[in-house]
Amino acid sequence: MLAHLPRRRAAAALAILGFLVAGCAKNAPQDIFRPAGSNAREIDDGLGGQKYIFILAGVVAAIVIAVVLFIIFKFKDRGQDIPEQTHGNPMLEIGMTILPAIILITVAIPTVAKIFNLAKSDDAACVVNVTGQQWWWEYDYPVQNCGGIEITQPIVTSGEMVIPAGVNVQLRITSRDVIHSYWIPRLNGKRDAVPGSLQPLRMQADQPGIYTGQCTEFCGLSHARMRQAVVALDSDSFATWVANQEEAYTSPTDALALEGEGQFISQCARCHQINGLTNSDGTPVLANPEQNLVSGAAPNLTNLMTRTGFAGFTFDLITDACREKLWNAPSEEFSALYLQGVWMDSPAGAEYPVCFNETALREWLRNAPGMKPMFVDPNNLSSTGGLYRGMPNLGLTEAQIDQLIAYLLERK
Ligand code: HEC
Ligand SMILES: [Cu+2]
Repeated sequence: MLAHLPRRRAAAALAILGFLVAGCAKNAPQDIFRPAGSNAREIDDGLGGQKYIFILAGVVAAIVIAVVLFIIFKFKDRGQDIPEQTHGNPMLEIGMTILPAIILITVAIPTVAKIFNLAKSDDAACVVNVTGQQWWWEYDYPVQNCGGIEITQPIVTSGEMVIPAGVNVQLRITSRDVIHSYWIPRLNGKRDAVPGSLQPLRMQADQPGIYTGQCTEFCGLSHARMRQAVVALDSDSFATWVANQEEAYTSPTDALALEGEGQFISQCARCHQINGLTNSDGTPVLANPEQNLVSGAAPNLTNLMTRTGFAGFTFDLITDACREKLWNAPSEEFSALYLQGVWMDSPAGAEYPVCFNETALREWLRNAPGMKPMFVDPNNLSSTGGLYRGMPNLGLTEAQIDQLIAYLLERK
């Protein structure tokens, strides 16, 4: 037992060093000390901010540790006589009650003021409904004027929430199944997503860019694969994004993609909606996730290719190199790159998008539960009354996958 001690100490020292080094990492997209919007700055800065409290707590900790160390060494048992016994010291006791009270008051007053500031949400110029699902986030935009841009049809998307930069956006957060928690560390604090309750949270990003986070309330098997992103675009690009989302559906002209449309209707449309898709007789194809899934919901796949990630923003729709480029782009270049998405870097008139991460999407269509565990026993549906949890393995052939990919690519 004792022989292991030095090795354990070395391991502990290494772990601490690891944490310290990790804390210094430049590429930390979820760094609470690099606020990128007014709400996160409110949390970070000024009296009552996290830096203020860390410093205050740090000073108290340093004093306490110093006094404890002093006493440990100074009064170490060296066989000396027992010191003279005393019974109470009113001055010391009163002092040591008042001092911590003063410290707590200097923390409490500014903190409470900040909490009230952060809770304000009537100053928002746009509203997005955010719904936690097992295990992805759904965003829907009601018809409204969003920061000066008219949204004329409801927009439903997943994974990435696109907002105009510089605008206060009110999120109305809820959940369909279990409790999740929404957190974009560089933009604001956390807000739990609770079924049956609407929790408001204000989001604002100063500059165009992508701000990521992950679900912070343990919510089941794939909790670790439930990520989220807020994408802030400049106003013109946001207007383009809205126009792209609202563009009317047209069936593909390409033969392979047209086969894909048929595949989609027969294999996917029972769970996934694509707005505007119709059967050959002109009737709308309506998804029916309530009849197929325990959660009663699957991501809306209209304009899937305008996103850069999928399945809880866990996998990339764009290649690693393109993601690096997008995520590190200067804010004045970010919006245009984001709108290009999978088509980033592709020469004009190209047939196939250079940045498309086909490997990941193929893998997903081949065997989704193999990439993201969604049910402990995916083949046993007796406990769920025949309903799936998450996207099942549909046993598609490679030829069917080719058609589906061609179809999804043709739809923005
Ligand atoms: C039984 C219902 C069901 C069927 C059928 C189904 N899916 Fe899914 N699919 C889901 C669910 C649920 C998710 C969300 C999984 C997650 O992220 O945890 C999903 C996720 C996806 C995603 C990721 C979307 C995003 O924005 O995150 C894609 C792409 C997708 N499915 C494509 C397809 C295609 C193509 C088909 C037809 C071949 C299909 N799905 C059939 C239920 C289904
Ligand atoms: Cu969650």
